[in-house]
Amino acid sequence: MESACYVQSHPFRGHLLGTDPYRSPAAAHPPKPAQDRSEPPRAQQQQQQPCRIISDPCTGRSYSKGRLLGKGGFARCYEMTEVSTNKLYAVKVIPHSRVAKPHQREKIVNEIDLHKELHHKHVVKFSHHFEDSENIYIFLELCSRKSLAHIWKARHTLLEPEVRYYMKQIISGLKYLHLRNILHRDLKLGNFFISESMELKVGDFGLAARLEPLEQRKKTICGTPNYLAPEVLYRQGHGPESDVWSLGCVMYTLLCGSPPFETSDLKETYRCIKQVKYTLPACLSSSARHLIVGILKRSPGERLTLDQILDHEFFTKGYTPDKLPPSSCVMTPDLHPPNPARSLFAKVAKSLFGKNKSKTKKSSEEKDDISKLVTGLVKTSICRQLSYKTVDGNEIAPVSGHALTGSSSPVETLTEEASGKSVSRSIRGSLVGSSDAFEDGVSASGVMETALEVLKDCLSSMPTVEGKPTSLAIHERFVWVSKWVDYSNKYGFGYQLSNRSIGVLFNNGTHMALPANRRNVHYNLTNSRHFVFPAASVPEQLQGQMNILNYFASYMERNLMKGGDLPCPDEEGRPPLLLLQWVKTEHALLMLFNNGTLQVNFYNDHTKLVLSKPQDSYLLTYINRDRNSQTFLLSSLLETGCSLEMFHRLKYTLKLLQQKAES
Ligand code: 1D1
Repeated sequence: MESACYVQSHPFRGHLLGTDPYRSPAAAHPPKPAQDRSEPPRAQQQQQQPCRIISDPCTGRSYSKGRLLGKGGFARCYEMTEVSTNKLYAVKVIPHSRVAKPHQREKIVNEIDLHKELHHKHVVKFSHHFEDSENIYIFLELCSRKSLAHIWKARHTLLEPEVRYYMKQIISGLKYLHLRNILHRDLKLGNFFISESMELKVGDFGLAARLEPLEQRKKTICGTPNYLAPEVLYRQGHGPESDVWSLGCVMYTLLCGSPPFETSDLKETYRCIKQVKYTLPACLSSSARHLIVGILKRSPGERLTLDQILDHEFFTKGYTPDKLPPSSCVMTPDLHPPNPARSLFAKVAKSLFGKNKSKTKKSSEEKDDISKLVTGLVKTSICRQLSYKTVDGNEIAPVSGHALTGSSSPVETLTEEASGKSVSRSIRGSLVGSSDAFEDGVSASGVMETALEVLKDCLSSMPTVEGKPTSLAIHERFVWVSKWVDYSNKYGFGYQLSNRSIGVLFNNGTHMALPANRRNVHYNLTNSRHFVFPAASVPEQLQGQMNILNYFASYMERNLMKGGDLPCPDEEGRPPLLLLQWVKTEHALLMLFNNGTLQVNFYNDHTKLVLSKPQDSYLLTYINRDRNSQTFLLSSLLETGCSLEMFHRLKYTLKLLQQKAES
């Protein structure tokens, strides 16, 4: 709930925001060509086709209105692109009609006046503002990873190092504000925006105010009730200490999962705040508890200051990462203070596959370090050209710049006994050779394009028949998805193959798989690099994802019907199939694999189509509603024809692929 808070008002003098009083509707809406009589009247037309280009009447700059980001206060917020520069902004669009009353306009003036003076790394950048005949536009820094509220929604609780990471940035921004005698007065998760590079920016100055002497402070209640300080509820005014109180509530919420004074009844919440009545869960570390207690003091004067918070052992003794991975927006990151083992892993990864492979010679000490760690890897192979589609639709391009060349050379198996020297050689071997472990040059779009062509050819000339065409015996290497779980709102997409191997395509684009024998874990980083670890000793950094993989595996085992698993030839030594991309429509789930296989599951009758090319020829498998499967040589089907039910599903698949290719 947001309660009103009106700041000292300046009388409204006609035009409000710009320095130029000229507000020309013509400038805002460039003249249109003469209308044909058959066209609807302009007002009606505008309603049907909302204006997507907005022009600043003063500068003449044009902006193209993009997606709606959300609503806040009086505003609807849109992504906008400056047409001439392609620069992106998050823009608050406030209709004049919504701020018709003087005190409403004053709120906007106040927000703009305060915000435009602020320049700090951890404060949302105010770019510029203007108005046209319909709206006021406030152009702000776009923060593509939304806000801490979104992260909290996906994660519920964060790790202490993450909380330190975010809090340090909030405190840095807040110290800047307080030094300038500006109170934010509405610190909450939704007002901490997160940039593309995971930097936090304090934003929304809609309730901000300049600090007044105690006796002159406004006594109105501002901010979000759960984070209101007792003195604000007692109408003693809002001081810098009240912002500190809210910060304590933010810290509590991120560590414990819910706000400290949350109840189902607002009056009860206010009572708890006034009495400072909250519980500290047992899972909190003692330093976190101690700090929360130091912040959530009833008397503002007793509360820790921002500097004292930073000096608290919660910050000084605990590890704070320099950066958080974007995946931490949706899943628990593997965070560890720098330690020798971790830097070894990083060094190895960098030395094997690093983008900026150093040309300088490594010291012998460093070389030894690297080889020590590599003995822990069972096998290292490199997958050249994979790309993943993450659930939010980002295609992650394969890393260029270290594409491998040369003829294929077998990837050596590195064992615990391998000596430093031989390990280094074997790594070099795998670096210069192409890995036989993975299909080379396979990308989701490549698989999709090929499947599209094959199906197009097939459907253009294949007859349909009444009876069943002759099928082939199932090919021995034929593998398909027998179970799947879409848990992409939290972690990713898990699947079990008919050969009992398990895979997860995580939301962050990485992939982890466990073959049927469960001996080794195959891990593909976003940048297409393939690692293999013994399942019993995956590196600490991957333990979180390993737990999720195990969780998926046991969930599918326990909760899903047997999907017709097949006894499969020994897959020893071959990496499991890798899901490159999945697409869900209203009717079907489409999956693309790195061996070129395409599988489509139709939800309503559980029928499935699988197009595969295990050797030289394409096979088409149809699993009907009774779960009987038939596999056909595609070339034979072209002559004998296929059943109508198969034909319809093939057509649907083709349409889906065409749509994807077009988009
Ligand atoms: O102040 C905001 N900023 C900086 C912001 C930045 N990026 C507000 C208002 C423009 N918001 C949201 C929009 C809806 C409610 C608050 C922002 N959103 C975003 C953003 C980028 C991509 C998604 N959201």
